[in-house]
Amino acid sequence: MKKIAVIMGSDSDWPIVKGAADQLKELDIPHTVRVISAHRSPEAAAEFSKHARENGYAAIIAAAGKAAHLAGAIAANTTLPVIGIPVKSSTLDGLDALLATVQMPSGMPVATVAIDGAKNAALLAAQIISVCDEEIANKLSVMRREMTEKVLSKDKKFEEEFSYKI
Ligand code: RP5
Repeated sequence: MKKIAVIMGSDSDWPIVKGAADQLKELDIPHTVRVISAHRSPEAAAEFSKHARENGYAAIIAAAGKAAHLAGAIAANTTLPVIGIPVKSSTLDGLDALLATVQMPSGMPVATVAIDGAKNAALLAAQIISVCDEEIANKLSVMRREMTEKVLSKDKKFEEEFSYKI
């Protein structure tokens, strides 16, 4: 099976990024976790992304905070799908990272999830893998069904307990 790369700009991003790794593990999707910074280790960022496809990756998740150029810098050197997680690690509450990650120039896409949206980044990566992997596609369908069932049962509970009829 193809792997997913999970890259973060600093180890201080790990408490958030761990959510992506945990979700990938739950789906049994092989992944590599790296600390690579667009600013502090730019050569490593270029090296990793240039060779990511031949190294068996299907997609790259890149998480960074503040002036979050990591996902864009990774995207600059690969045509693999890049998923950006803007991390809330600054006094600007992650809005800085969101804008830096999402506002890519035309021709260089980064699929940006919500601020600290690590779980969705992993699910999107899984959905990319699921295009050619029926087992992952089935696991994602089961997850969706379970999610729907939970909401339906909460709906039933609230309707029964809190509706007021005259
Ligand atoms: C970004 O700067 C990192 O992704 C992190 O979110 C933020 C702070 O990094 P540290 O100073 O904690 O290493 O590049």
